[in-house]
Amino acid sequence: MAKDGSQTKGVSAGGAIFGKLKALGVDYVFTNSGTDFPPIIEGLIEARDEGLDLPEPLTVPHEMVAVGMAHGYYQISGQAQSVMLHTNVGLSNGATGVINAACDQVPMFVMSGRTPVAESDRFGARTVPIGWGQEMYDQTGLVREACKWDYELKFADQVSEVLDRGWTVANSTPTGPVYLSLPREVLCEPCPPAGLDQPSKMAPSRGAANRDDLAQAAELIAKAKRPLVIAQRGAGSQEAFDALARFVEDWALPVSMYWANQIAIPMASPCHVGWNPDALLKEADVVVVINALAPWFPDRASPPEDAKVINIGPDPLFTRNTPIRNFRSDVTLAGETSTVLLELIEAVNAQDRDANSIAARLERVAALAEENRAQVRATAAKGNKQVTSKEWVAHILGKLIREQSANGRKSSVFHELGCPLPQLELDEHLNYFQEPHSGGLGWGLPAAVGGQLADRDRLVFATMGDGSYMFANPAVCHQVMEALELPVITLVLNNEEWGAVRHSVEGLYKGGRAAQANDVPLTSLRPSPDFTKTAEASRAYTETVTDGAEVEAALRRAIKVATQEKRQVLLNIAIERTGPH
Ligand SMILES: Cc1ncc(C[n+]2csc(CCOP(=O)(O)OP(=O)(O)O)c2C)c(N)n1
Ligand SMILES: [Mg+2]
Repeated sequence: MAKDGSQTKGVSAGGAIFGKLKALGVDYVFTNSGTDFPPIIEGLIEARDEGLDLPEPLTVPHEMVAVGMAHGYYQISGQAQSVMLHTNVGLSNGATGVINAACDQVPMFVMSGRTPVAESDRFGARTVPIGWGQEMYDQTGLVREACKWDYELKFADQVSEVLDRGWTVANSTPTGPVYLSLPREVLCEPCPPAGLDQPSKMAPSRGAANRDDLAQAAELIAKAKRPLVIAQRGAGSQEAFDALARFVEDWALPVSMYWANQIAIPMASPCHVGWNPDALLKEADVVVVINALAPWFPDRASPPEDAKVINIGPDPLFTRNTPIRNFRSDVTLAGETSTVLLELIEAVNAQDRDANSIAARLERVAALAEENRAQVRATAAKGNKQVTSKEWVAHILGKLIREQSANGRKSSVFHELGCPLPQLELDEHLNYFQEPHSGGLGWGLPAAVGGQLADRDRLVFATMGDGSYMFANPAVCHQVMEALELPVITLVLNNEEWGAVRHSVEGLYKGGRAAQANDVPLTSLRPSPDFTKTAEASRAYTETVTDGAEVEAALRRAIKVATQEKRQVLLNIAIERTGPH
């Protein structure tokens, strides 16, 4: 059906896919094209000429950036998008991004062309040598483990059915990426219009917790003497975020956001006891784990043998793509995190409570929370010097974000070895996204760009290490930001090394050779490029900051440029190397 409601005569499969994606609710197709794309590009123009309602196809000059943008877009909007890549070579460039999306349970419809099967005598058949060079026995194998579903389009008249299936699987609990390969000959064939303007015939399934298990969990929480909540991937929705914040205060439940990649309650809460759960974990009688892949560090601390552990989440035991994960679970509540949390909160609130002991516990928890905050700020303050620290930059950034919020402007920080969460002290749902635990570096900047595309009024900060910035294909990110007028503020926290790699050597070999060496092999990024030049090539506003005392003023200027001129910004901030080196 055309935008004006008239019937269309039908377009080729290459164009029909776009119409169907729009009907499924996809607004953007993050695309990196190639010689497999003639029927896609020709079909797209044909579909436009036919007046079909289409998503916006965006040219993204590196696949890792395309996939990262779809990831960040979903995190801000909650809407799955599509990525279209070039055969096996484009797909392999995007594969790390797909692994990241799978780890974060981010739904997206990933597609790539497939080199023509026919060598001759058929429209769309191989023409140039890469038609042979890009052939594989199992192209899908490049991403199969990271995808919930995969398929190859076999007939043009399958477009509607196949896309319905993939979209529904991607959006069913637990959500995640799906993959479809698109052979060139099939894309060239005409596609009948039936179903192309319709949403999926199948509503995605949303898991819901079992009633008996909910009741058991509610009783355990209400009766707990030394409860602990560990939340790693947020609360799932604004409603659940607000409800969880009230709930943990009502019941005096301490919350640790250990290695979190989203926040689940405001960090200003009297129940937010900090990043490290170890002390409370060792004495806990009930532990509530909210969507956490690795809720604690087993070699450092574990709950007592007789403690009860409740795991909550879309796939609470991470059965889909984690072969080994044996954190105990006495009660397992599967379903969308927000739904399960709201149900559980209601069930706990219906239980009897011992008001006196809860009040006494709240006092203890609030004191711990204050103690933690004081430590966090003391650590930050040490960086107010030349050369500054990540913690100091985070402290200042958090302060400015809270200031912006008080003036009605929302912010999000996309973090990849950038500003540490404890010092950011963020209070709002969607304030913070950390790289997925799959750790495929190069995620942060693209995800920030996608997040900004999803909400142009939001202040979006990409904070990352110099190594992470280089992994992000920065020239591509800046090009896309300029093309789409996305005023992301990029903060490169530059210690001229892969600090995390050096720290991991020194962590495993305490006092070892690397810890004593002046120059640790395979970790230095010297000479450091002048990253401002990379961003300036795409006409960003840039500054280099070398003193902690300058961070606040530089950030204020950055925010002014981003909000008033709507222009992208990059601050290259010199960060001290920490630990022995
Ligand atoms: C795609 C990919 N390659 C390599 C790594 C291994 N790795 C983990 S952390 C890291 C260094 C990060 O350096 P930087 O962003 O500068 O942060 P720093 O620790 O120096 O602050 C590397 C290379 C990875 N996680 N992902
Ligand atoms: Mg670094």
